[in-house]
Amino acid sequence: MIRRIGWTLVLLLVSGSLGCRANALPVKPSAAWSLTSQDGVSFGSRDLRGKVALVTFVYTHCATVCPLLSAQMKQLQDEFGREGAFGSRLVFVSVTVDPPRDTPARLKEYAGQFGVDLSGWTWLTGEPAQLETLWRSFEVVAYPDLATMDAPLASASHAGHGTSVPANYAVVHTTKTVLLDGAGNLRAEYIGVELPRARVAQDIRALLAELDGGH
Ligand SMILES: [Cu+2]
Repeated sequence: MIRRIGWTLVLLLVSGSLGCRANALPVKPSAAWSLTSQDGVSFGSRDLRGKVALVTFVYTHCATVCPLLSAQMKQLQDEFGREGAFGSRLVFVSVTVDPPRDTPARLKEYAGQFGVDLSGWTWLTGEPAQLETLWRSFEVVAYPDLATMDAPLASASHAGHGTSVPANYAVVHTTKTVLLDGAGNLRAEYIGVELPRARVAQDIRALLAELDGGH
């Protein structure tokens, strides 16, 4: 009897060690999307295929949460840059939650302030409707806080081409960062301003190993 239990344990251990560690991350397909990069060129979910992507949602006028989040992603950029994965098999994406003010030029300038390596980290803006589709697909909620606005909302909704945009307002938004695998599936999400860097790095490594293993 004891011997039989012993063999069962051995079998469990063997099968456990053979299992792919990355399979521990659930797989959730995500919808296709297309937006505009900090260079003013079209960038979409197709551009992420075959790569592990860490995607977050921020706005450049954010005085609280977003700068902290971006600074932590910068540390991950440097960590994986040293390992050679960043910019090739691993890419980062920051999606704005404030399209009226976050023009491509503004995003590029902001990324520069953070020491972002734009060869592997893309900043995205676009038409509010396109952005909303992407936010919704990752269950991110974002809206301007009217109480903080210094001009009527009407001008904000017609933002862009020469129309005035209120300069000072906050955007209420979900603080969420998501990790996508090479096929665009949602594999992990991290809620809150404190990015659990060790866990994110571990999850990224698991998905990079999946890319290498071809499954
Ligand atoms: Cu923010």
